[in-house]
Amino acid sequence: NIESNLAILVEGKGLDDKTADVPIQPTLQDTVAPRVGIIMGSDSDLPVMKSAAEILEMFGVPHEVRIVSAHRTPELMFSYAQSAHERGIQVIIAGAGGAAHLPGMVAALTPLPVVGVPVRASTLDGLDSLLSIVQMPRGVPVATVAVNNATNAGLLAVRILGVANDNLLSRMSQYQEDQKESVLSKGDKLEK
Ligand code: RP5
Repeated sequence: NIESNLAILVEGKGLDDKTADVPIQPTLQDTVAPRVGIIMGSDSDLPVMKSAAEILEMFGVPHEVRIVSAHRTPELMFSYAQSAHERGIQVIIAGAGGAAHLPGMVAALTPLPVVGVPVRASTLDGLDSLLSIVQMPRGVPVATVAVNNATNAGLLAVRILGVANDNLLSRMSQYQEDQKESVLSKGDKLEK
C-alpha cells in the first residue's frame, strides 16, 4: 500500500531492495514486480507525487516510489533509468520542480514511456517546472501533465498499461463512468 511504499522511501532503501516494497495487488497478481516507477527529485515533491501512487493503488497496479535526483544523485538517476525496463517497469512517472531536469534526462536514458509531473516548487509558481519538462527536443518525448497534477500522471500510466490489460481497460471505463455520474449528480443538485 501507499503507506508502506512511502515508508520504505522515507527509510531510504535503495534500488537493490527489489522485493520489500512490492504489494500484493488484485489486478496484476501474475507478477510481484512493480510495473510503474514513481520517481521524484526530492522528498519535498512527495505531497504532490503521492497522488500518482494513490491512483495506482486504486487500480491495483504494482508500483514503487523512489527519490532520484538528476542533480544531487546523477549516478542513481543513470542506473535507475537504464535498468528500469529490465526490472519489469513499464511506465516511469517522474516529478520535479524548479530546474526540473529529471523527467527529460530519464526519458533520454530509457526506452520506456515517461510521464512528467511539473511540481510547483519555487517562487515562479510552477511555470519554471512546466517549461523545463515540456520543452523537450524532438526525438525524446516526455508526456507532460499539468502543474502538480500527479493524479493525471497516474491515470495516464494506467491507460498505457491498459492497452495490453483488459482488466485495467475496463476499470478505466468504469472510472470514467463514475466520474460522469458524479458530475451529472452535482449538476442535478444545483438545478434543484
Ligand atoms: C528539485 O528541486 C526537486 O524536484 C524539488 O521539486 C526542487 C526543490 O528540492 P528541495 O530543495 O526541496 O529538496 O530537484
